[in-house]
Amino acid sequence: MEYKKRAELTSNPTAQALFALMDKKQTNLCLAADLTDWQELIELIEAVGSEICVLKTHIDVIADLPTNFADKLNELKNKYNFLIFEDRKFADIGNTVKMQYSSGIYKIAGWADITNCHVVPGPGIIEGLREIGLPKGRGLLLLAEMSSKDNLATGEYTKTAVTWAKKYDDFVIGFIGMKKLIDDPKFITLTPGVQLAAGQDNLGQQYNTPENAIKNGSDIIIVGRGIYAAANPQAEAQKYRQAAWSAL
Ligand code: 5BU
Repeated sequence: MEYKKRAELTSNPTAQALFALMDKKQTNLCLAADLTDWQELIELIEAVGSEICVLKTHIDVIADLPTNFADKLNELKNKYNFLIFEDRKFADIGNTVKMQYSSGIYKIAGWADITNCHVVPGPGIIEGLREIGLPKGRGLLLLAEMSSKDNLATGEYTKTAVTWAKKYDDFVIGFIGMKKLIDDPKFITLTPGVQLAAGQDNLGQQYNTPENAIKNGSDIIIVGRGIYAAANPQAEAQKYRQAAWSAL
């Protein structure tokens, strides 16, 4: 189904914006910008920003984060037209994640269009995050599956995540998953563990190819080292973008 049509199926403004920008920009590539040096991170975004629909951050790994980091990320977001996804993987009770999402040093809800959470604490985690994020029009991804070897997000756990996504579909916009988990086009599936050659790293990360991820029903591929560790990240991002888009 076309992205424009999928945008009409969801009430969540972030999901609508994501479908609209994927349609306009013709890309289903998410960059995992896992650099610890702020200036290098900015240079990476400048090089790759025009190729991606989503910039995924781990804001807490940056060693020299300036106090105005959110303004700078927003400036780049507007310049290159992508959404920002803070891969925070919240995992606590509802009352605690509300504070972690809205407060502290990072104030994630203030700048991240999308964030994600584990479902291990039960639906209270979604309800807590939703209290903060929904009034701001933010979107949440549930970690229904993971890419790493021998992870426990399988079977009934994955199915329960899908059930809760349906229950909170004004705020839950989709999943981190290795494949399509539900036949409902309003939900978006983002897949990490993608490189041009299948394989693994030495800490349990498992890689599938862009073609296989999309053929398994994923919507967006998440690529980190495959792009930022390449000699020419921009050229490499173009390869991933082309591979993922043509597999649709
Ligand atoms: P890589 O360099 O392409 O392996 O980076 C993958 C990114 O996706 C990295 O930021 C991880 O934290 C993130 N990730 C993942 O690899 N696997 C998962 O199941 C989830 C997130 Br959830």
